[in-house]
Amino acid sequence: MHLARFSLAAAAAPLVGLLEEEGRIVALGDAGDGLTLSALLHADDPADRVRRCARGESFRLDDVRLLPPVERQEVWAAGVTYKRSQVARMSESEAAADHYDRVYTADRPELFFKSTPERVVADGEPIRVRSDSRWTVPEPELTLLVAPDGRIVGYAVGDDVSARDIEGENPLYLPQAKTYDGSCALGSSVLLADGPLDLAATTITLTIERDGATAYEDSTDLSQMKRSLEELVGWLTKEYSIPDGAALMTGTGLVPPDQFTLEEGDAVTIAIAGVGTLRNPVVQG
Ligand code: DO4
Ligand code: MG
Repeated sequence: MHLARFSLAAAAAPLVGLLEEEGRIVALGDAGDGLTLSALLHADDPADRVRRCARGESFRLDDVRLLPPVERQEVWAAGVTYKRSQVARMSESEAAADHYDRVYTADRPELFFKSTPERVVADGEPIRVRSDSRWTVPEPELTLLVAPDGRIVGYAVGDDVSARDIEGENPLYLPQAKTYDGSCALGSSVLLADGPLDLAATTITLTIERDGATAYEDSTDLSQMKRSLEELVGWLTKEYSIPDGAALMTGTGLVPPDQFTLEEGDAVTIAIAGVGTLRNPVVQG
């Protein structure tokens, strides 16, 4: 089952709906009494709650605006969870190469705050290159929707857009490299968790188009991740309560070559098999 948040008009309160194969979405609950994402994250059995609530009005996807899958949920991110990211970080950062090496194998993972929910960029909206960055890349990441008690309720597509030059200059600049306007995009479609994911079958593909041609394309899969999804959630919630739940990006396993940087006019597409697709144009800050 795939869910999405959506709105019917700019002023209308967002609804949550069940995506149907025929290009339609069925609201969960009745108008004015719709199920919120927070309520779903609090449910004992979210899938059962969705099945029982999928009785609202049905809309054509062309007639609604799909929204990012966060209402009150902060977005957090894990880093250096794939070998490819460890190698890239060590080469970009002369001063802190050893930090990235050590965090890849340490018990405690790298976790950082990425975005408040209202700043998340939706599918189709522009992601940004900071005006003071000369080297910015998208980071395609499986993103978990986590319940207040730490259960993984769903999966979405995320882009942890990152200024690699700022991050590489000094590890203390990480928040500026990671959190700025237009740096966090999430796809609308949420795959409701229903047992463990087939990691090897869950491929992640990143495509960057420039001037009508493919400038970069590569794929990986979740079996390449060093840590388990539950381990990452466990560390996030160890000493930090998430009363409304949270979204957690799980790190990138795809890094374009070092000479590649995003440019105004590029289009970034991230596809995660079975989960969804996220496509954003790039603007220069
Ligand atoms: O410290 C660097 C950030 C790593 C990251 O965002 C990733 O591996 O995805
Ligand atoms: Mg990342």
